[in-house]
Amino acid sequence: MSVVPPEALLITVAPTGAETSKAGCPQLPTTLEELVQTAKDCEATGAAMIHVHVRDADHKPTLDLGLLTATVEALHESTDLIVQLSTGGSVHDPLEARLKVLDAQPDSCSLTMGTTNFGDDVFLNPWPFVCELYQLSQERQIVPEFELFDLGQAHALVRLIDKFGLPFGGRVHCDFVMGVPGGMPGTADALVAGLATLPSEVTSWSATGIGRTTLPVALAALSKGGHLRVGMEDVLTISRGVPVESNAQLVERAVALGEMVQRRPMSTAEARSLLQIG
Ligand code: KMH
Ligand code: ZN
Repeated sequence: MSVVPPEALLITVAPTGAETSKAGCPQLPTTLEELVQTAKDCEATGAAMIHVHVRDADHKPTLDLGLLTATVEALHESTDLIVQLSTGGSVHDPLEARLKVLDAQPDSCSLTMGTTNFGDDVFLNPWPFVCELYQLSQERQIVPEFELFDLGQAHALVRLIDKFGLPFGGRVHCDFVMGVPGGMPGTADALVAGLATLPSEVTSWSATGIGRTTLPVALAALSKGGHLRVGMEDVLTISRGVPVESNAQLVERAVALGEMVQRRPMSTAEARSLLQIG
């Protein structure tokens, strides 16, 4: 990897997630209409990729294939954002349903590299599932983003690429998801250790810190020349005790942080070229 930080900053927005309830956070985009509006606002503010979890009519997380397909189509129609569907879903989703997400034909899919304790729950990603999902992404020509919740998962990526070769498109993009209770801490030290563990094939990476680790992780990632993921999936306060108003507000802050280190937001066309997504 180059020691010179790239000029442009890829900002991924993760607007919804599967953990926060609509009742507890009415500004969380949970309907298709809200998600599309959020996507447009975030694109206009500087995001180039969107990491999507969908909700049902009761605002509950779902992997309903019809809804996932309609969401991919609606986001493609109304924005130029790279549409990445979560294959992580919620901790309650069965592995079979998580594999089926690829049937919705997103540009990209998240692919978590191992099982993680997730608060009081377990986010299951057994090795055979990781291998099956990866091979399916290669077959379906969908570009994976490797989600790393722990250091061992960075090392597992070495093993995956050794076994099955490069992802579709030939680029290897990872995202460190830090500060989950049960995963690696959201610290600069952990990020540096994670970077040292990545396989040489990695071509780009981003990081996000959950909750109060958001800013320390963002600053560490920028210091190391990485890209950023932001959004209400990962954080619900903009400062101590102050709720986030919108996902665009978090994208706006990421743009401002990037500008401090002379990195402008990456356009959607540049992001497509970076990740080799047509
Ligand atoms: N909701 C978490 C259990 C992903 O999107 O791939 C898993 C998650 C990761 O959010
Ligand atoms: Zn997610």
